[in-house]
Amino acid sequence: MGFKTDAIHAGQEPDPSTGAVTVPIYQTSTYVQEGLGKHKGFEYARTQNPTRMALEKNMAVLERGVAGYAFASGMAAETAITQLLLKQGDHAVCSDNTYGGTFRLFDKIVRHFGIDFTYVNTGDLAAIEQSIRPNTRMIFIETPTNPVMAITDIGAVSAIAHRTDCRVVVDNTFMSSYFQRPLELGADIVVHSTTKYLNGHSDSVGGIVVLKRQDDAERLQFIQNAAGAILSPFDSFLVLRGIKTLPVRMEAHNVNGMAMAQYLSAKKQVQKIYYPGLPSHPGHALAKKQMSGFGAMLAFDLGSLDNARNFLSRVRLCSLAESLGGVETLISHPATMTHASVPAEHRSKLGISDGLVRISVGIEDIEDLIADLENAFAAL
Ligand code: P1T
Repeated sequence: MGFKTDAIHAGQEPDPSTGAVTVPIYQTSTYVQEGLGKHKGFEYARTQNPTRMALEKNMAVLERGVAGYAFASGMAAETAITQLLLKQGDHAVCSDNTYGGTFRLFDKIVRHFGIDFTYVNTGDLAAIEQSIRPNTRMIFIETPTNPVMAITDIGAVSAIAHRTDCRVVVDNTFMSSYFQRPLELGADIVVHSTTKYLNGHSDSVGGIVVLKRQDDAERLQFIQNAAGAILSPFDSFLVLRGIKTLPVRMEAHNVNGMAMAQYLSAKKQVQKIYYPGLPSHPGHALAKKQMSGFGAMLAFDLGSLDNARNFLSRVRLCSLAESLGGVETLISHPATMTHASVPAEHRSKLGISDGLVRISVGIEDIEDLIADLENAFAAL
C-alpha cells in the first residue's frame, strides 16, 4: 500500500466486538482470564493494550521495520534504546548536536552506568571512523539536528557502523516517517518523539521505537514490559489519530517552511539562517538525497540575546514555547530553553548562539505568520 493508505489503515481493523471503525481507547488495566493459562492474548495492560499495539503496528509499517514499541515520552523511548544496546564497559558515539535532553540523558544518567560516550560531528564521516572503538555498540544520530538542522548521511554512517557489531539509531523526529525513513537508508533503529509531528496537535507526550532486526525487537519488547515506561491508551489513540493526517500536514508544513525560509533570508536583521531546503545550507544536497521534503523546522540568528529577547517579546500569533511539530507555529530560544542543558561553550561551537531563534512553522496562513514576524522585526 502507499504511505497515505498505510498512515490511515495499517495496524487497524474494525473493532471485533462492535465493528467500530476507529480503534477504541481500551482504558483497562487488566483482562479477565477464562481459566489458568486460558486467555485471548491479553493479560495485563503494561504488557498488552490493543490501542497501543495498533499504534505500534502502524508505525512499524510506516518506518518499514519489523516491530514498534511506544513509550511514555521521546526520552523514555531513548532510555529504552540505551537499555537495549548498552551495558557496562561499552562505548557509544553520538551526534555532537542533538536535542539537549538527549545529551542530558547520555551525559547525566547513562554515563554513570559505566558507559563511555564520544560526541562527534556526525556529518564528518572521518570523525566517526576515528571515534569507533572495539567496544562501540551504538551510533546515535539526529538528522536534521535540533536546532541548527545539520544533516548526517544515514547510509554512509550505517556502512561504517556495520563493519563491527554496532547499531545505528536515528532520531527521526524532525522529518517524521513521511519525509525520511532511516531503516530504508541502512539504519537499525529509528526513534521519534511522537509529541511532535506524528501526533501533530501539541496535546500528547510520547515516544516510539521501530526496529529492523527481529532479535532487537524481541529484546525491546521485553524491556518495554520489564522497565514499564509504556504509552497510555489515550495518548496512543491521539497519536494514531494524528498519524492519519501526517501526509497532508507534512505537505502543508513543507510549503510553509520553505516560504518562511525565503522570507527570513531576505531580512536584514537575520545574520544567519539554518534551513536544509535553501541551496545555501551546507547539507542541502544530502538532504535532497535522503529526505523527500525539507520540513518546517528552521533557526535564524538575530546576533544578540537582546535582539532575540525583543523579537520574541513581540510575537503574538506565534507562541513562545518549547516543543515543535504541531499545527500551530511555535517559536523558541534554544540557548535558554531546549538546549540550556548543553554547556555554553559547546553550544556556541555548534552555532546555538544567544541570538538564535528556532521556529516550528505551523500550517496557518503563511501571510498571517509573516505579518506577526514583521511586527516583531520592527522592534530591532
Ligand atoms: O519531549 P519528548 O517527547 O520526551 O521527546 C524528546 C525529544 C527527542 N528528540 C528530539 C529530536 C526532540 O526534539 C525531543 C524533544 N524536543 C523538544 C521538546 C524541543 O522543543 O525541541
